[in-house]
Amino acid sequence: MSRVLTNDGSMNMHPGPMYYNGVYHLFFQYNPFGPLFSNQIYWAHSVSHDLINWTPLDLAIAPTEPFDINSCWSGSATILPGNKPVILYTGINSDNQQVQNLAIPKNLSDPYLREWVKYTGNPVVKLPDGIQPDDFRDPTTAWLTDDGKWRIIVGSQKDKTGIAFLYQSEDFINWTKYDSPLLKVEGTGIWECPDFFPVWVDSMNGVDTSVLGPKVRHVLKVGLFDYARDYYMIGNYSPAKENYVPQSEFTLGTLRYDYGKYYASKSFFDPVKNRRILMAWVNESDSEADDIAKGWSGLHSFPRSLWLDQNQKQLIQWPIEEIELLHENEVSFEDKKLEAGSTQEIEGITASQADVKISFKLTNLEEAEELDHSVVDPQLICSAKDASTKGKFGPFGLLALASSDLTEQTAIFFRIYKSSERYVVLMCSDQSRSSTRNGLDKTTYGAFVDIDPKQEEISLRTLVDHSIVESFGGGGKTCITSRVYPTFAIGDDAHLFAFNNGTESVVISKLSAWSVKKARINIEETISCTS
Ligand code: DQQ
Repeated sequence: MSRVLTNDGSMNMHPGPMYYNGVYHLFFQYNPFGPLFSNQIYWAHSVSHDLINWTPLDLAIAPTEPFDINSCWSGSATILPGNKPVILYTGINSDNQQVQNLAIPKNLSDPYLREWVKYTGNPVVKLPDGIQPDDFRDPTTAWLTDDGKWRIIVGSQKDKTGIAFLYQSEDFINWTKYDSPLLKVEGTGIWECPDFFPVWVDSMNGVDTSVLGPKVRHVLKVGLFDYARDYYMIGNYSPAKENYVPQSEFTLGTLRYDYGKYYASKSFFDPVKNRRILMAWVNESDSEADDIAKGWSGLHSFPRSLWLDQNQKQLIQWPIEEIELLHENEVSFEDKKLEAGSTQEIEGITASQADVKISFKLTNLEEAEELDHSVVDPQLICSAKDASTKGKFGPFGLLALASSDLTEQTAIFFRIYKSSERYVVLMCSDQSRSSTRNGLDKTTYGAFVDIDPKQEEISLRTLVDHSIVESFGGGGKTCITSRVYPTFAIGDDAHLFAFNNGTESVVISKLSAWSVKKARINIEETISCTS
């Protein structure tokens, strides 16, 4: 399926995904001169009609003016009334300050919006007094409220307090900073690539960015630079009082879109299928020398739909249905027992590029181990007990990108614990044996899944795509993305297994798996203006 949107050069952050007149646009940060991040960052631009096949276009924004001469960083697209897209983006100006600039399409009748022109009066938002020059960036998509004013958030910090500065404008040119930020939290460090959008309280459909009222809650996502983690809060936004009250206080245990390598995400509303779509930057886990050798670095995650869980406590994320365009060779079976210490190869599909859904049934759960409450950081539990460490119920799950002798394997698995009167479901993604190569980041990731194994089966969906593995536990309640670089388990020598290293047997109640065909990515095509 390969999501490399850059054949050469370093890709990171994709500032502004958007839909416009039948075309999906993906803008992303790009260094055209080499595979590593640099101080000459451009906005690259790809387009798609189905969010699967992407055609690269010419670079959309280059660092050419005093207000962005030292790089064009993240920002967002907004569709103004009259169906007019605009971009707000962070420029590093000639004084090395981060300022916010406006750009608009040169020619709205070009279906691919290939050329963008910068407002000559840039920057439209200058660095606020008292904020450091490199602490003010990544303007969000704007939203319009009843008073006819647009609003955006700009990420910032002051003395390690993370800040979402709120700005208002009537004409999208003149912006004034609201006295108090939409939200700030001490001790988090800078908030990068913020995102602020409504979600329906009672529907899986997406909501356009400016919808307000009692039928929506608002999600505020902030990226913590110090941890490269995207956290999100669900809360109530009142434009009249210009404040946002999260349902629960922000801590480092706050919910994250993804507990693996998944950062600087942005969402947009897709009016074609009435959904909110999320995409993120998935960075490398290899070294800079490796990136130079391979000539590129950085991937995009597979697009996800996201919506508010019916319990209104968290978001649900799920691969967009268009992935089915790439499915072939489905294999499936039901009610297969996985004895303790056993594996079951999933054959008949290309294990290096696959989509697999599996659900597990457990019995005599009362035998489950007690959770050791002295360690409650799920990632630490997963790191301490890898896929080979026997438990009662678990580890059971999938071995992706596995060599036939299992010396290489990326294990995505669950462990079930008893904790006071309830059960706890732990999900891990164990990269410790993902490659025989050294010098890689093989950090194991982990998180709890908010499901009750007494009431429902334990489900896992995993997308495998050569060096990227995206997993969705509990129907999309908990997601973990990893980057791995197997040396043997590649191409036709990659295998996929279901496994159970627990002492209790489990039953695979259902498994469906598909080969996933290669998408058309980065293939220059002669684009006729009428297409
Ligand atoms: N990296 C970008 C910034 C953003 C950060 C610069 C996110 O716009 O804040 O490449 O990793």
